[in-house]
Amino acid sequence: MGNLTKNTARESISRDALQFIQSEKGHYINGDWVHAGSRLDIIDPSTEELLGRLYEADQSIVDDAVSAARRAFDGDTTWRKIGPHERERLLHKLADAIEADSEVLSDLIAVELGLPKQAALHFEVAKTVQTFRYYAGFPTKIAGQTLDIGPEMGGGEFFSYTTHEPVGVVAAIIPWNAPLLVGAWKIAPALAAGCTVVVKPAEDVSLVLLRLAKLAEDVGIPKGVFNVVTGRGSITGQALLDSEGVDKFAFTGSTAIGKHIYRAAADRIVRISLELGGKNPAVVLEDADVSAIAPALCMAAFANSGQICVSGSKVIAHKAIAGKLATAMAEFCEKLKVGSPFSQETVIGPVCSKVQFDKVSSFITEGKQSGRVLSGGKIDYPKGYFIQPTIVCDLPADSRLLHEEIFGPVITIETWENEEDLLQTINSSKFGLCASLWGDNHGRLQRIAKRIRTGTVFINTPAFPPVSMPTGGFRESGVGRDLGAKGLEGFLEVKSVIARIN
Ligand code: TAP
Repeated sequence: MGNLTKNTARESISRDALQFIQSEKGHYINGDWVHAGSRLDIIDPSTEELLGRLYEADQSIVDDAVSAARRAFDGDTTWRKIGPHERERLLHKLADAIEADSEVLSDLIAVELGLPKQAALHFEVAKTVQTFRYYAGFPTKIAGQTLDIGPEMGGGEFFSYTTHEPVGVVAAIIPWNAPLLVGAWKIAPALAAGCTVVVKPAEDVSLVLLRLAKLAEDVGIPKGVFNVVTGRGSITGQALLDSEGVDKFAFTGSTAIGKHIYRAAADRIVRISLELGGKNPAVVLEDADVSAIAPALCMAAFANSGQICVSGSKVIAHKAIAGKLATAMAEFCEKLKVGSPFSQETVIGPVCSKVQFDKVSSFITEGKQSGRVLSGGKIDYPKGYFIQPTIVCDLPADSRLLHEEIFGPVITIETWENEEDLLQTINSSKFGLCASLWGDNHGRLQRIAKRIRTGTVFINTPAFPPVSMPTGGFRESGVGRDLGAKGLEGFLEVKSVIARIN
């Protein structure tokens, strides 16, 4: 165990995806491809080789993109005025185009992020199509209320109603870990609501959102409605925060940058949604079927090399079954193949970047020193940012592995005995993104779920947010909600109209 599957990246990537990478597309602004700004290298995390190059948008390029989005929102032929039926039609066309382009999109995700191609194809791209189709259904159903306010106005007749109007220009700042899907969580509801959008992908994984811009162009999304600017967060992202014409920041990323964006929003009272980090407990009750759930618990934390915000990487097992569970998980973990995202055998690809590799490696080194590694722990592959899936137990209570988001293929196992102490541990974490519960007594599982203070509780199923259910965090895990009808509300302003009619 520990050897890599064959690295077949360059041979397996489709010609269309390679051509797209080599075409060095530039920024997508007002329906044009803009080749401007300094250059950034794109590194393949499997080989550490140069894959291609990006352009970095500075303040003036970002301001151009925001102005284009502003004109497409405010002007005469605007996205808002185009009407809900046409917005629905175009969003469905875009969903169809994404589905038809699945192979290329998943190649781009696999080569740039390192997510195994099959997971990119059947999960990230498939879920993106679902997300666009889900929100394509909303434009014609956005509705207000009419209310009888005569009695409270001291008599007279009134016609009073609410309307829901798009917020305006949205700056969507996207992380690298699920670039297309998390992008879709913001872009699809924003466009459905009638907003226009400027997207900033993460510097490490930008290609797939540039490809989405090409698809938007192909299906006839009007100029300026959807724009993409690439570059580093400190340059291009910061320029978006400083740009005057933005009405909402829709952000997914780390809690540290989320706080920075919250402060920037406060200066001009820009609307905000923040989907931030997590440290998500996977709680196993004493009546759980340990051997049946061990694979699900592992994959809930190891999928996408653990680079998932809802990853259930903090397993807390009842003392009575903890030993048996740890053995079953370690056995499963040993079988997981690490290697090229383009090999059919690979379950665990590389982590996304050198920065991420160094960060996760430091957690593993610390885990080896202060705890007991039950499985995995290998980080010294000859090349590529590969990390063997790792399970660590017997860590001291104050270990940072137990409290900080690792965002790599590392599971920690702790034990519990007393339900009140367990709830105290979960609810006192600075994070509150999600929790999962595993057991057989449904009444008890529901009672525990009711007392857990996280944005989502998953019961007997690995954490993954379905498109029709709102997702987001309590405490430092965020503000606002993506997905579901709630995810659309975040892109709408409510207006009240009160008219005396006699
Ligand atoms: P961050 O480092 O916070 O980066 C997120 C985005 O912000 C990137 O596009 C980044 O650009 C940009 N950015 C960085 N500095 C900025 C600045 N000063 N101004 C404006 N934008 C700036 O997060 P990440 O490492 O990409 O993503 C991992 C984090 O995302 C984890 O904490 C994970 O939990 C969280 N996440 C949360 C969720 C939900 S639903 N809660 C979902 C997915 C991920 P560059 O990368 O180009 O620097």
